[in-house]
Amino acid sequence: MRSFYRRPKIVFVFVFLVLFVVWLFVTIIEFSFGLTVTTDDLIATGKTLRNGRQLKAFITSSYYYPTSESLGDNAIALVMSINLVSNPVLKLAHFFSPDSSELVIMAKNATSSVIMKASYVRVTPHEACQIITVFATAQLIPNVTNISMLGDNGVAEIPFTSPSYTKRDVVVCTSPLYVSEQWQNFLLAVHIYRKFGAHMNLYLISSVTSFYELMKEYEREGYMTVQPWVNVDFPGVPKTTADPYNQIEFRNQAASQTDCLLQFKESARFVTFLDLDDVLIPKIAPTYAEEFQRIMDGKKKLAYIFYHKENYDAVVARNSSRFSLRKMFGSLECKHKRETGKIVVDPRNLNYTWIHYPPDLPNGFEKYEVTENVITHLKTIVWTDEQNESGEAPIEPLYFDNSTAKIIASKDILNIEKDLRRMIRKPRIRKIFSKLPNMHYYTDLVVNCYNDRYYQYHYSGRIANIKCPGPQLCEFVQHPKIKCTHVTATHTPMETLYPITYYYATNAHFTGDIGCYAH
Ligand SMILES: *[C@@H]1O[C@H](CO)[C@@H](O)[C@H](O)[C@H]1NC(C)=O
Ligand SMILES: *[C@@H]1O[C@H](CO)[C@@H](O)[C@H](O)[C@H]1NC(C)=O
Ligand SMILES: *[C@@H]1O[C@H](CO)[C@@H](O)[C@H](O)[C@H]1NC(C)=O
Ligand SMILES: *[C@@H]1O[C@H](CO)[C@@H](O)[C@H](O)[C@H]1NC(C)=O
Ligand SMILES: *[C@@H]1O[C@H](CO)[C@@H](O)[C@H](O)[C@H]1NC(C)=O
Ligand SMILES: *[C@@H]1O[C@H](CO)[C@@H](O)[C@H](O)[C@H]1NC(C)=O
Ligand SMILES: CC(=O)N[C@H]1CO[C@H](CO)[C@@H](O)[C@@H]1O
Repeated sequence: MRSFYRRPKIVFVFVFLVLFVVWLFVTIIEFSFGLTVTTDDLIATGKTLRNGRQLKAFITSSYYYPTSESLGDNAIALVMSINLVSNPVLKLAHFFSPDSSELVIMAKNATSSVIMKASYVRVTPHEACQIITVFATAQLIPNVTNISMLGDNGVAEIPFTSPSYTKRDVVVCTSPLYVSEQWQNFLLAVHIYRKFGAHMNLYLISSVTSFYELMKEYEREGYMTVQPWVNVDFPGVPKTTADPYNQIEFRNQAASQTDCLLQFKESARFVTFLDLDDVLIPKIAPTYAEEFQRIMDGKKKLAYIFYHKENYDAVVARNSSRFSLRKMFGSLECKHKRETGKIVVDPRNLNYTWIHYPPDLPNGFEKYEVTENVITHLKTIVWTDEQNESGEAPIEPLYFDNSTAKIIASKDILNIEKDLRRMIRKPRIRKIFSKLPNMHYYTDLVVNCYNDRYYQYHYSGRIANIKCPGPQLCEFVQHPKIKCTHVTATHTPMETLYPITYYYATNAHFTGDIGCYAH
């Protein structure tokens, strides 16, 4: 010690170092638990520490089923995005007890009330993103009027809706579209689904405005439904606790698919989950329902059947007045490259699903890999001025297997083209048609961004370099001439509840005031 007294500089450095280490330690602890110094947090620090950190859950779906074959009557099904995965840089949180996985739900009807516990299950099978999708269900009481979530220090009432009870054979759930310009692609998909007996339920974040208007007309005509897909947000919560802009996988696609499954659980015989550029055309039967039924018949209880995707190139007219589906079919060229496919389910046999398939098989169920048909994946779509007229007969695009099999027969192509003409003749649609974009801009930004920042790591196996493909992965420099219609909603700050604070959006609708963005 004496030598220290004789060397004031060393003492100074030593004291400084000690202070620095203490500061560093406190910062790491704070950061890992997402503590920010508000009085609210200080009061509740004990509880926060017990649970590792504050949990924030955004409710994306909340369906109350007066009757349900698979969930039981008076059931509630919840889908939530929750910050369950701790920041990987700061592993400290793992030393604490695991997070409570129990929800406490209170339901009231006109005459009584009930409190139920329900545990939630993970839908997202990996930990690349900190905010993951979870599912929970519980049976409540008849004629529920109010549902609340209970915490240790309070109650939060949450909204709920009824699922669809309109009987349908097949529902195609189209994953969330954003900054979309691919109207040709949409027309191909929506007419094919109509022709072979499916209803399209399309999740929409943003698209160029004329394309949005086109979709709304197809909705009016009963071909499809446009479902606004709102962003997850936790107003007032620091990003170190829950960062919905960077830490949710692909604009919450797994939650949108599970929402669709739950929405049509009681009403559809089959539900399938496809991107807009995936086109499934029945091959072994004249309709989707018959094909799915034939594939499932005689097998064990199936949670899902899995169709592979085969990549195709397509050429389309950029000028909407020259566009035809017949020519688009004729241009399809197989690339002989397979990509991860998608599933078709009997919604009674599955309660939740991730992007490609569910994270696990429910007890007593099996899956089947379809060999009878594949999904036609429009990997590249070239917009051209010149498109060769094919002669009298339409060109039937080839099935991927190098046999003489075709994806679709000429008579079906002609029927589909006729239906497109019928729609274009409608005055409202004709007006929109002339405004559809004849150039693509955002499409290129999306493709380049995902290749640079995601797929090059994904496909080269450099998994360690993969960052969460969050909603803000790509920047979209706005184009002065291209206007988008974008979803918006009201997000309200919430009182902190322990162990979980619940958030939700209300008043979802579309607006032209935001611009072309992905969240
Ligand atoms: C409320 O729920 C109870 C069951 O807990 C049920 O007996 C009663 O009929 C329900 N009230 C109404 C108005 O449906
Ligand atoms: C029940 O919900 C309605 C809105 O649906 C609300 O106006 C009312 O205050 C709620 N009642 C209770 C007791 O929470
Ligand atoms: C699109 O085609 C129509 C008819 O062929 C033509 O009159 C129009 O000028 C074309 N528009 C553009 C932008 O090329
Ligand atoms: C779906 O949830 C209900 C209610 O918890 C359960 O009884 C049923 O087995 C689940 N279905 C599947 C396929 O896991
Ligand atoms: C049109 O046909 C010609 C000759 O058959 C061919 O060289 C050209 O590539 C075709 N153009 C398109 C856009 O398919
Ligand atoms: C079909 O032929 C292409 C080459 O023309 C080849 O790359 C591909 O593997 C073949 N596919 C099958 C299923 O035989
Ligand atoms: C009072 C009331 O709304 N009763 C309804 C409760 O729910 C059952 C079905 O679960 C209806 O049949 C009742 O009419």
